[in-house]
Amino acid sequence: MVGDTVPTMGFDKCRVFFGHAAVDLYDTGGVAEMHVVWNTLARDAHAVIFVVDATRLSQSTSSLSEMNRYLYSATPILIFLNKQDLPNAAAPSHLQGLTQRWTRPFAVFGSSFAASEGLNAGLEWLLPHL
Ligand SMILES: Nc1nc2c(ncn2[C@@H]2O[C@H](COP(=O)(O)OP(=O)(O)OP(=O)(O)O)[C@@H](O)[C@H]2O)c(=O)[nH]1
Ligand SMILES: [Mg+2]
Repeated sequence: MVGDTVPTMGFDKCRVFFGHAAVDLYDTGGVAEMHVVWNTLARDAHAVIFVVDATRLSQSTSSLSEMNRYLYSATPILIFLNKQDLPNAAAPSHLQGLTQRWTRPFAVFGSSFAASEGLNAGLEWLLPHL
């Protein structure tokens, strides 16, 4: 399974419905070349959903700090520590040091998108913040 995908370059847009709420999602890539896109997309966003590969946490923490710096102080960030189905996945508590001084609304959820776990809990946290 791993290795059959390419990094997202540019961005994809779609509209999804949660109950009565219509939410426009912009999916952009995590590689360094895409960070300039974050700067423009994320600053206009009502919220950011940041998906971290929990088996490669050290590569993501500086990107997460960078995203935190781009955003307005009230913009909520929902963080998924994804790939919890893998044995070496870091638990949400591993991000406490990084986020302890954040004043914006944020939450960290473990997830496994491969096993369809954690997504709903995270989105239920986020919706009241939109
Ligand atoms: N084991 C496991 N693999 C996953 C999970 N979610 C995604 N993957 C795999 O991780 C790889 C990368 O997935 P992508 O969806 O391309 O990740 P992305 O965050 O969009 O990556 P960028 O666009 O480069 O930022 C693929 O091989 C997926 O199948 C998960 O929960 N568990
Ligand atoms: Mg992608």
